[in-house]
Amino acid sequence: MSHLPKRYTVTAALPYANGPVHIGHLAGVYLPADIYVRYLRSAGRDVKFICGSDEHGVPITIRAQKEGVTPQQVVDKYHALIRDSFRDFNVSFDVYSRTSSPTHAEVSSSFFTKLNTAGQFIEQTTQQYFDEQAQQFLADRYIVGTCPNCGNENAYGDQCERCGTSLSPTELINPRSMLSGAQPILRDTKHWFLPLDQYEPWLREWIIEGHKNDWKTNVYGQCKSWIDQGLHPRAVTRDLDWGVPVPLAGAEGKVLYVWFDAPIGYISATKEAFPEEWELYWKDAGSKLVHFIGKDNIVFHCIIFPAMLKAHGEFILPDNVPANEFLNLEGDKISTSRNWAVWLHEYMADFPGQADVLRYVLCANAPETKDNDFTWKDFQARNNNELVATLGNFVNRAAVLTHKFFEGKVPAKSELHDLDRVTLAQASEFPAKIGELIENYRFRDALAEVLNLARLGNKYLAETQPWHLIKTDAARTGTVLHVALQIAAALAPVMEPFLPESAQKLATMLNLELGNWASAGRPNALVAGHELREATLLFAKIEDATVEAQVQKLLDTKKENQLANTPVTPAKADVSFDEFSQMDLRVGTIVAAEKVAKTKKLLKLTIDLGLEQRTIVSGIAEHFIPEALIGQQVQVLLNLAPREIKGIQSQGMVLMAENADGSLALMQPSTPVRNGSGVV
Ligand code: B3M
Ligand code: ZN
Repeated sequence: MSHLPKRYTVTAALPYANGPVHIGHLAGVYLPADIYVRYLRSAGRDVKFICGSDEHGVPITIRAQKEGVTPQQVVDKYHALIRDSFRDFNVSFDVYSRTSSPTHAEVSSSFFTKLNTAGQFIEQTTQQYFDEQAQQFLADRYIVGTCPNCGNENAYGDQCERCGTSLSPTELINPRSMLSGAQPILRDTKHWFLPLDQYEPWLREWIIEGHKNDWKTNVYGQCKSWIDQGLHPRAVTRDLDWGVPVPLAGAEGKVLYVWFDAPIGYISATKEAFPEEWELYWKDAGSKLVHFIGKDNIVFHCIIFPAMLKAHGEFILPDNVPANEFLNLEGDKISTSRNWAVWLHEYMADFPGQADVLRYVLCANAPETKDNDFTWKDFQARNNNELVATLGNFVNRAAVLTHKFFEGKVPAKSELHDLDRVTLAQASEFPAKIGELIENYRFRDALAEVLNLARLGNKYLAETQPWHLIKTDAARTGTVLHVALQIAAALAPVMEPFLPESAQKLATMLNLELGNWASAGRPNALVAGHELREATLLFAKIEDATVEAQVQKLLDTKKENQLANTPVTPAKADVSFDEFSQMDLRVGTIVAAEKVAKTKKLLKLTIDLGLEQRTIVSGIAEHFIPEALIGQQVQVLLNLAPREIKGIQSQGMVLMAENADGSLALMQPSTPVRNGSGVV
């Protein structure tokens, strides 16, 4: 076993403490990391699982501005919420720290100082937008202006969200500060840069040559394309009043760039929790460092942070960075700002005690190699067909039949048949297979094998039919249940990384310690006469109404978003009373309405105005059934200059009110009035 690492340092991306965590976070990062770590622990390896909240940077200050509170209040609130969500989903960190901790300030500033003293930075003065009213330099996200590409008037300094173009603030037309609304001016500012270009040859060798075969193709591909495009010096400091201050005289008002300090947060969290041994996990060549992240963090973990570690010189480099792709929700990109997400704390409130179900579904459908979609239908189907009908059903039948026929005691086995021997031999192969898949970061496949072990058990019961057998052969029935119970016992430890609560329930039901990986699959975990505890259900069926309620919640969100996004019509310039009184506004009754042939939108209306009838063509066919309009009173602008529309002379305009969702309503007097009455 000498090829095994001496110990493992496993990190999961530090979530920004600017919002709660959702299923995308869990599926992409924290769940695979937790499965990996739980497996390693079960296999007796030495491992530390490190995480914490990322509490610096513009994402935090923007949120604070939006919520009208201080950055400290933002991080305090979300740090607690995120920490509790991870606890509720049994993500088993050895430490969950935060980058606002004093240890982190010390570790990250001395990291910076060491690189600076060793001449690893270049200092450069550049021009940057400054808000004179707020007396502050502006981060890219704090500048809005017109996109030079598509004309969107609210493009950000780093990106236009309408056309997707990535921008730099100086490309914006008519830039304005989001702090004061003022037009910012360009001012000189000095920053420290990590000359990434100098690391290019080394990165080429380390990643492109060295990790061709062991890094996931999505990760390797992104790295290669970054390196091939050429690397440039990256600023590691920012003009901002929130973060770790740059530890140099003359650098007042400057902080470490959040992507400089955050990954160092892994190191400070380890040091904080394990002040005696932390260095072994970060500096000893026998330690294997693995970063679990989402795909948007690849360049920071595979290129920039390793270059920082290399520049520092004392630290090990990541052995692997198993980044996942993204999880979508019901066919749409998960989005915090659009509230398009399943929030972990809300799931927990709606499905108490069912953390494992979500863990199961998210792992079975994890976006390991491509983006995937979470749907509530699939959630329900996987729970009902896989957890309830396959896994739970097998375990339950083995336990219940033992209670029914053998007073809850593991029956003795008599002579084994071939089927028993083959089944036990097959069962004993699962732990190694599952372990190997987990070590290769193939968590979906590993979980599928756990289910296959339960399927093996179900198949065995279907072939032996102990519920019939008991009528003719009690001894043989005993052997069958003996074998089935060994399979159930083998399931508990291999389920544990994925479904920790259910694995514990199963172990309790079998009256066993939840064994380690080495004990899994051993054929005689349960000896004859061993007493089982009460049989309980591991999983419960999820009804249609339950998932329909969740889908409705999402539909409501969609509606709210549509309403919120419909711009309120801006106020128009003043008109004089004279101008207003030039409009001939009257009430009339629609006496005929028909669709204009070969058009989708047009209705031809005949309106009785008392002294005369007028024909008006109106673009409302998608909103009203013609017959339903007949007899309705409406307001009409009579003296709109007549125009010909589709060969029909239209003599005026019917007034409508437009709802935020685009639907139309007639403008009617509150009580019927004589046709032709003036609107005054
Ligand atoms: N907070 C980005 C993110 O949450 C960032 C990760 C830091 S890991 C050192 O996606
Ligand atoms: Zn644009």
